[in-house]
Amino acid sequence: HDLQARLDTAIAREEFALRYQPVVDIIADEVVGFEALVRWPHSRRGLVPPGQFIPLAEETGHIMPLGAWVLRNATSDMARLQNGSRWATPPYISVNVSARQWRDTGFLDEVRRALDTPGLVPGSLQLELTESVLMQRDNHIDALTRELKGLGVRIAVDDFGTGYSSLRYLQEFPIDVLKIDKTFIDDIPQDPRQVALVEGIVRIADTLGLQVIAEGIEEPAQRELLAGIGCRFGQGYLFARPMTVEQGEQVLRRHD
Ligand code: G
Ligand code: G
Ligand code: MN
Ligand code: NA
Repeated sequence: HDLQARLDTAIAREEFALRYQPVVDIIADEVVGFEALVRWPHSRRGLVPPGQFIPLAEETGHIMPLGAWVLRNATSDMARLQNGSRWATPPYISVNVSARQWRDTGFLDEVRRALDTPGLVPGSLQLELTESVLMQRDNHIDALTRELKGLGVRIAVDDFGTGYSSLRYLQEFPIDVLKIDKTFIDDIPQDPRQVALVEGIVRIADTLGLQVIAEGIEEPAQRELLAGIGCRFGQGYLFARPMTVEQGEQVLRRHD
């Protein structure tokens, strides 16, 4: 339909934009990375939220060129940010990958090309996948993951806890990071059951040697509780909204 036709031209004309949301070390109060979030600003329909056009792009296959565009641009933006900062540990870039992209045979080459971006710090690319995507394993996916690990790419589970999945993949799949979904964070610290769940997730992550990022932190009380239970990393409006790469540079300079 109409939106689909517009998506066609938007991809051809690269009408998309990227915003970057800082990931923060909530104990040291430092920016450690950025999550790339795609926007479609010039649509005649106004600002179409990614929650709408990403699922459509998945259905139509547009997600392949769009995802490649995101990967290219996010890594070149990050190379610039990393070179501007004098940090001991330069910020990493985290890119959302959807199911179809993950299974696409061209994906590995796109990642390789992205990693070849001049100035990009080795080991600073993270890919975010949902539980349902990580659950679907076969020889191709296992080979792909081995290659990605060999290239120093980190793998994060996005929206952790919301998918229909078993926990077995945590043991069998080379995951580096768990991103605790915002719905678990919303009702802490006042709901003791939610607190217990988040605490449990942090414990599991610690035991398995995984990093944890709490998503959607909006209140200081949430941050305090998370810091108290040893959840070291967070993301949310309390710290920063998704921003332009120029604003990201400012944020890094302030912390530098
Ligand atoms: O930024 P916002 O909260 O509106 O994002 C909504 C959804 O779109 C989130 O689930 C997010 O993971 C997804 N999303 C944002 N950018 C990308 C992207 O570049 N690729 C994919 N596959 N999903 C994205
Ligand atoms: O599915 P994914 O986790 O990638 O989606 C992240 C989305 O959550 C982004 O679109 C981002 O804009 C949004 N987001 C990030 N921090 C907050 C927050 O503190 N509150 C709310 N409501 N949304 C947030
Ligand atoms: Mn994400
Ligand atoms: Na997320």
